[in-house]
Amino acid sequence: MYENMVLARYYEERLQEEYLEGKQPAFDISAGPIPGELHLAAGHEASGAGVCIHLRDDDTVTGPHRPHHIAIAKGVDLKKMTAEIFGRKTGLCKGKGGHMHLFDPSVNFACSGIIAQGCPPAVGAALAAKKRGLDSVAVAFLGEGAIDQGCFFESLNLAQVQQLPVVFVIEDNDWAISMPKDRVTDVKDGSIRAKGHGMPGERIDSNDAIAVYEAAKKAVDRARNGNGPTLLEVQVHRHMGHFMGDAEGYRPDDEVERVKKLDPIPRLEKDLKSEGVEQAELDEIRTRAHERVDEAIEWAKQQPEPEPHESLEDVFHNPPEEWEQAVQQAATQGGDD
Ligand SMILES: Cc1ncc(C[n+]2csc(CCOP(=O)(O)OP(=O)(O)O)c2C)c(N)n1
Ligand SMILES: [Mg+2]
Repeated sequence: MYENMVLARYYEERLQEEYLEGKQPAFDISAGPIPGELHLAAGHEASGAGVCIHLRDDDTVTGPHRPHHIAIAKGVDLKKMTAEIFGRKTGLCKGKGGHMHLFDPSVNFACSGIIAQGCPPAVGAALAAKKRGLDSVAVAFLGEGAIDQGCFFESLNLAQVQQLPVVFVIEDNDWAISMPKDRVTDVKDGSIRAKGHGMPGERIDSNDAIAVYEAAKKAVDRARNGNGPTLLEVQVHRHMGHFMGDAEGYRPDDEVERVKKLDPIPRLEKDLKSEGVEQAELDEIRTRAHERVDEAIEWAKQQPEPEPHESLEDVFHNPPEEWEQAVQQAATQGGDD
């Protein structure tokens, strides 16, 4: 868990540097080596690490638009993920998805920019596992700003009524873009919504990886043993703006300082040391994680960009004939249009 958390944190620090290249003087979101939006999850790491440590490759995870810490903890290939974020041909989705649309079938991970979108597919994966007699489980992560989406309630209902092996994890960071939680809901503890569906629910009220680990273990075991779904809510914190370039004028001045004092990484370090783990061992883990990140970023930057005509490929699962002809024509003609 510690390795995944320090890796995710450093990964995003490095992505920030790369992202800002070429974006100034006027912030141009399409410029630089990482074009498009970038939502960073510094302060959320305990949730991804504490849940995904209980999962196997054949378990499914669907993530939100702030996905890196979860993807890393699920074991998504770091190099291919980085190439995807840099829009390169060898990326997970051939450079067409970008950082919000990472899809790695080798470890059953997907994420989406549409909030709460991951809930129905996770329920689908859980239903498929049950019908096939497999003991794999599915986990859907979503933000607290997404829990009034209809598909979330529909997913909770179907999961419960069919007793499916699925866990829903709400990452409550108190904000949905610039909207504070208390302006959109009077329910402080999102996990109580489980009760309305007859499902167990639990809120982990501190940004504490070990507390997440313990609650997630119960939930994943329950799902794997055929005892149905669970709804968890984890208090996390958003150290950064909603996306890179967010001026955060809406945020109280002292909030970031306050939440950084609740950083889950030093907290876990302290816990590990009190259990006898030496500082040297933590340093070694951190160094190894940093090396992996630097290597993945250097590799991704060397990768080729897709050709313009490749934007027409992989659009249909079973392409109509005329489409295939158009794709071939574009490939032979080349050009930028
Ligand atoms: C269905 C849908 N509606 C609106 C948006 C625009 N949108 C993008 S992120 C976001 C807020 C998300 O807040 P939350 O779910 O709490 O996640 P966080 O960004 O805090 O991690 C919204 C409304 C969207 N992507 N999808
Ligand atoms: Mg939020």
